[in-house]
Amino acid sequence: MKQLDPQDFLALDDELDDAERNVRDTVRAYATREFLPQVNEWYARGELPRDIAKELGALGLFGMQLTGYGCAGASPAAYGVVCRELEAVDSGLRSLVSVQGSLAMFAIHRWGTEEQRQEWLPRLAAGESLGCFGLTEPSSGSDPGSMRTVARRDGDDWVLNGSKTWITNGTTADVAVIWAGTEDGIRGFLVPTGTPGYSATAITDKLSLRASLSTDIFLEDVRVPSSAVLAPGPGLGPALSCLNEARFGIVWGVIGAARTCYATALDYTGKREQFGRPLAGFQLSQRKLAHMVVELTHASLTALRLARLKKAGRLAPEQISLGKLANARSAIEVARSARTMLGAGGLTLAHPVMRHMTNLEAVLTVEGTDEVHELVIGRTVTGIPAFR
Ligand code: TGC
Ligand code: FAD
Repeated sequence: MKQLDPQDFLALDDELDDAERNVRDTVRAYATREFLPQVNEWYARGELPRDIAKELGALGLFGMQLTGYGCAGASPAAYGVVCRELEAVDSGLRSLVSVQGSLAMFAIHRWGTEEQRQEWLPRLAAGESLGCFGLTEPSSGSDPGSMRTVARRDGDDWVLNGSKTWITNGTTADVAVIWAGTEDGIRGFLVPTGTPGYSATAITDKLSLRASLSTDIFLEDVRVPSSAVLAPGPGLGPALSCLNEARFGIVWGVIGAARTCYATALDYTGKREQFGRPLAGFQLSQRKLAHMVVELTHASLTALRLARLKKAGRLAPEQISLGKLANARSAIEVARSARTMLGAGGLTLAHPVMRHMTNLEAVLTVEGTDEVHELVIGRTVTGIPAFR
C-alpha cells in the first residue's frame, strides 16, 4: 500500500510551487526551533516579546504579499503557508503577522500617499517599527459603521477624539491606523503613537490568544497634520478592504493550529494504553481521527482554492468570508476533539492542544464573527441583507 502522509492525506502541498515549499520549510523550521520552546512561557505570562517582530521582519514575513518598499511580492499561497506554519506554533504569531502586514501595512500600501508609503513601509517590513489597526470600539464591534471616534478639521490639521478597544499592539506600536468619522464619512488616519493625546493600556484578563497583546486606545484631542490622512475618499470600504487580507491569512493560519492538535492526538493515542492496548486502536478513537483528517483536508482545499483565485485577481470578499467561516469552525472542532483524546493531561500546557483551542475561540471572533460571515454569505446567495 502506498505510504500516505497522515498530515497531508491528499498530498495537497504538491500543489505548491518550489518557492512556496521553500518558504514553508524555512518558516516551519525556524518557528519550531526558535518559537515553540518559548511559547508556553509567553502564553502563561500573557506576552509576546517585542523582539519577535525583528525576527519576523528579518525573515521577510511582514507584508510579504505586497510589492516594493522592502516587501517581498510573494504569492498568496506563500503568504498563506507562512500563516499556517506560524499558527501551527501559536495563533499569536500569525496574528502579529496579520496585524502588521495585512492590516497596518496593507492600509498604507493600498490607501496611503506615496509619502506615507516611503515613510512607514520599509520600517514596518523590517520589523523595526510596529503598526496597529484601530477599527473596533467599545460600542462598535461587528458594526464598525456605527463608530463614535471622530476627526474634525482645525485649520490644516485634524483633531481626533474617541476610543478603540481590542486593538492588537496598541501599546507597542509606533504608528496606529485609526479609522474615524468625519463630516463626510469614515476616513483613515496615520497616528504616530507618540502624538500627545494618544494613550493605550493592555487588556490583561484575557483567557485566549494570550501570546498576543490586546489593548484599549484612547484619543484625546490628538492633533495630526493633513498629511496623516489616508488618500481615499470617505466611506467604510477602505477599512473593510484591509480585513479581506487578514481574513485570507486566517483561512490558512487555522489549518496550522488544527494540524498541531490532530498530530498531538494521533501521537498520544498511539502511545497511551488503556484496557490493554493503545487508545488509537479503538474504533471510537479512529472515528475522531478520521473526522480530523477530513476537516483538515477540506480546510486545505478551501485555502488553496482561495489562493489560486487571489493570484488570478478573481477573489471576492464573500469567498473569503466562506473560507474564514468554514476553516475557523473546522479548526476549533478539530481542537476540541483532540482535547478530549488527551484526557486530563489535555487540560494543561504539557500539550499544545488546549492552548490552541482557547486561541481559536478568539480567532472565531476576530476579523468578523461566525455570524457576520454567515450573514455575508446569506446576503450573497439571497440578495437580502439581514445585518440590521
Ligand atoms: P456595507 O454597507 O456592507 O459596506 C460598506 C462599504 O464597504 C464595502 N465593503 C467592502 N469592501 C471591501 N471588502 C469588503 N469585505 C467589504 N464589505 C463591504 C461596501 O461595498 C460598501 O462600499 P460603498 O462604496 O458602497 O460605501 O457595510 P455594513 O455597515 O452593512 O457592514 C457590513 C459588515 C457587517 C460585513 C462589516 O461591517 C463587517 O465586516 N463587520 C465585521 C467587522 C470586523 O471584521 N472587524 C475586524 C476588526 S480587525 C480585527 O479583528 C483584527 S484581529 C487580528 C488578527 O487577525 O488576529
Ligand atoms: P459584537 O459585535 O458585540 O458581537 C457579539 C455577538 O453578537 C457575536 O456572536 C456576534 O456574531 C453577534 N452578532 C453581532 N451582530 C449580529 C447580527 N447582526 N446578527 C446576529 N448576531 C450578531 N479589532 C481591531 O479593530 N483591531 C485589532 O487589532 C483587533 N484585534 C483583536 C484581537 C483579539 C484577541 C480580539 C478578541 C479582538 C480583536 N479585535 C480587533 C476586535 C474584533 O474584531 C471584534 O471583537 C469583532 O469584530 C467582534 O466585535 P465584538 O467583540 O464587539 O462583538
